[in-house]
Amino acid sequence: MRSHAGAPTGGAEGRGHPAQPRPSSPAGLPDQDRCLVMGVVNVTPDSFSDGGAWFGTDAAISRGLELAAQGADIVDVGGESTRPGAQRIAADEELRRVGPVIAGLAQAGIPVSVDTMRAEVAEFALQAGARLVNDVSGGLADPHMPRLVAAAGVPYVVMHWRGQSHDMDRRAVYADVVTEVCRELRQRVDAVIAEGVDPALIVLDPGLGFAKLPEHNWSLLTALDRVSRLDGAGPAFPVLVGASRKRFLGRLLAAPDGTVRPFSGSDDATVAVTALAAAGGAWCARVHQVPANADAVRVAEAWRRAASPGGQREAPVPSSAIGTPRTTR
Ligand code: PMM
Repeated sequence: MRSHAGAPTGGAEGRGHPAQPRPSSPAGLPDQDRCLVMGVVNVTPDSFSDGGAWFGTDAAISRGLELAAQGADIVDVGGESTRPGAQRIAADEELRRVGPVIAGLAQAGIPVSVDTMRAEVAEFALQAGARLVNDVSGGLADPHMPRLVAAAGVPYVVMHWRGQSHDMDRRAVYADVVTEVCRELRQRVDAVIAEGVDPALIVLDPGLGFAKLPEHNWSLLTALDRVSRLDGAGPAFPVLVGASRKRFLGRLLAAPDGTVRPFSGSDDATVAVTALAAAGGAWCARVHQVPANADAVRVAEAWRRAASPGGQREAPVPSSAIGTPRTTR
């Protein structure tokens, strides 16, 4: 049974706010009675946080296997850095980086997603065994992407994005970040559905750190239910949250002299965000270090169940939502 924003969903009167039901996973992905954990393998020399650490096929495959063994439900493999200011690399270089890593992990039976903005790379990755396309541009960077995903019939992460990394910081201007991100995401969802993507296979992502200042990230994290429903009263989409090791955490944890905490020093803060996001209904947390985050999602689920006895799941957005004028919700 679907619920609607504002309608109580659990019999938890007197126990604080009942948790909104968390949408189940799109077909083809693991489904658990808790927020999922996506472990990150950046096969890049220069990512936000772990650039260079797993740059090389063997190191990257070993890392992916390790993340899965530590409890990652999905392993996300990317070959192009999207850190602020990053310049793009050629498609063939991106393919060269991710192809063998995805094939190696998929052959080991691990659910793999490909983190790419290019249809050409996504297509190759799907042939190599990837099950999910994680497109930080939500289909804006490569107009062929939505149709490719639609034809493949795989789950698709549509992230909020306002432009390439080299100048995204100057686009971090919002009067009301949650309202605007929901509106812009809704436009992307409508666009990819119009290209044939099954609504039941869409995952939303508020795009933390992508054209966002710290205060924008915090506002979005506290409004995951609005993001999930695109600020309307319609069915909830699963929401992926990527806070791990991002600059806003390093800034929050800055030393008294203002020195920003280095990326690897924000893993504990990442775990805290994972717990809060999972308790707030996130479907999946994308993280660089798995073990403590795998614990955090279990803590959050216990928290949610205590707030909503009986717990509830929400079925995926029905395919029949195609043609539903989401813009009027
Ligand atoms: N962030 C990064 C890369 N890919 N994908 C999704 N869906 N959401 C994110 O927030 C996201 C992403 C950048 O982080 P990294 O380069 O440190 O992994």
